[in-house]
Amino acid sequence: MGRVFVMGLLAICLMAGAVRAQENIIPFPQEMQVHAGSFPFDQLRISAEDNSVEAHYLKEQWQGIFGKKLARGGSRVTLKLVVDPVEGAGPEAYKLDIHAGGVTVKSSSEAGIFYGVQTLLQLLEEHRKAGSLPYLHITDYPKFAYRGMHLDVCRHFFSVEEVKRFLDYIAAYKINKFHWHLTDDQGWRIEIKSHPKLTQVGAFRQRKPFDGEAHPTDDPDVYGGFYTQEEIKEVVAYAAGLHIEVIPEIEMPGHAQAALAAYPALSCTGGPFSVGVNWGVMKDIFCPKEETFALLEDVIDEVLPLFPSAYIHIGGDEAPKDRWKACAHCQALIKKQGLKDEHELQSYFITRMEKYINSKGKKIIGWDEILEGGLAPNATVMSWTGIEGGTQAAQSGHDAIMTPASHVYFDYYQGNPQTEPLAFSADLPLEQVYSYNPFPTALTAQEARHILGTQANMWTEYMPTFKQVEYMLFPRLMALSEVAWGTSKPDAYGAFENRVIAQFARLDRKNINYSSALYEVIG
Ligand code: TNX
Repeated sequence: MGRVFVMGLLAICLMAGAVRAQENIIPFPQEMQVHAGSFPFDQLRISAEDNSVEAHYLKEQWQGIFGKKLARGGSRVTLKLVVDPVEGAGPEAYKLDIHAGGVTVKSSSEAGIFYGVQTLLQLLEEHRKAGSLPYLHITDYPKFAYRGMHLDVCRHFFSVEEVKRFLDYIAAYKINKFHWHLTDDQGWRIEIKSHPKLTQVGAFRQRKPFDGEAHPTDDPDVYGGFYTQEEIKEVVAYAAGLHIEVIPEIEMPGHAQAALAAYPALSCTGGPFSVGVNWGVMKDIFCPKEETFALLEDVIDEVLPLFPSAYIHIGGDEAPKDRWKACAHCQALIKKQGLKDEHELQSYFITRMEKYINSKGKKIIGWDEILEGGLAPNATVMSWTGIEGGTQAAQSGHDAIMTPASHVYFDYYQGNPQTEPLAFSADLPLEQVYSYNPFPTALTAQEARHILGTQANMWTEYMPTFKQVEYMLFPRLMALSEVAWGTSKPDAYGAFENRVIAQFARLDRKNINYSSALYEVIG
């Protein structure tokens, strides 16, 4: 009797293991039960009455997978808005059922329906050859409300079409925030009508051999580009259709050389400057003068209405204080404001901008250096140099987003630098991303509520083409996705890697470039 029980238990365990390995879903759902039986694809139909954005998306993706239309009529695929299908799990939760009657996705929000559809699409691709979907029940919801992906379009510029493709990719893995890094030393990429030189001058730089042929301007010696406000709106609307919120970043006071090339009077020295062609940290930054604040407020006035997000990111990182130290105006301002030093002057700068932005009903996010010299009262900290910034922010009652370079910097090598394409000189293999736990262990449960989530950053110094961006994104996006969704199991990395490999067929079908460096040992 006992032996039968043990054998039974063993069989159940083996089955459970087999089931998890069988369904190569990323991010893996919170709960899933697979039952006997399956539903044939050719009997799937979508109701002709369902004109929702999500139904449209499903039909379009279906066509991409099978090369033919998803049949209409009947309703063997039902996408249904219901009240609280997963009690207490929040609006992004969904239930996916595959049963004798067909497929049902239920959620209290369109976003949840969309995530259910994403899971369904992965199952469809996975079982394509079999031609039928296993009966199963999924109850799913994210752990983190903020699941972000960043893209730097300054070091290299990417077209509207490429940015949209980037959004498609991240949406497929249930990422819901897009941090769009729009200004930096090497390019100002957003049209500002009241200050046209920001793009006329700031969006273009001397072309270097490494910049390649992508996005040629009329002049072979010039590299650059920018988005008109109409194009920005188009991207924001496209993202909304994928349930992605776009958070723009306008950098200050550092990483401002492109803006200073356009308006040198906003520097401490008066310039002249040219738009940056080298990577790194530049000494010339915005000078805290009245005319600088006036221009930045004009910029904010034009930027905020383009983005429905509650947030704007205002940078704050890597702002050397050399020029402020040598500037009579800055020293006088430090005295006048009763500040201790240039770090406190930076805090004055950020706090002043925060006040302006708050008065327009929006909130700021800043890189962790905004903690130096005192944190602006309502700021959210994006912790990149490590986890200390985010920890400190949460402990002092501020929200934080965790983006530590050690775990989520996708510009770092993912495999052997000897054989990988040129990248930033640090390592970040897939397993390291997968091992990340966004909750700093030093926090109490109360403080941990301030950790909104996590985000990976894509700095593009060494990515002159969009194909290279894809390569650096995949497959690490999959690890980020599962970490942010909250179902990663670092101890079961091998099983995750198998699911990743299974997804390569999907990337191949979409002609997406990716790294298979996970097969190698980093040297
Ligand atoms: C630091 S992360 C930067 C970026 C660089 C990146 C390269 C951050 C806030 N600033 O300007 O592109 O390192 O990894």
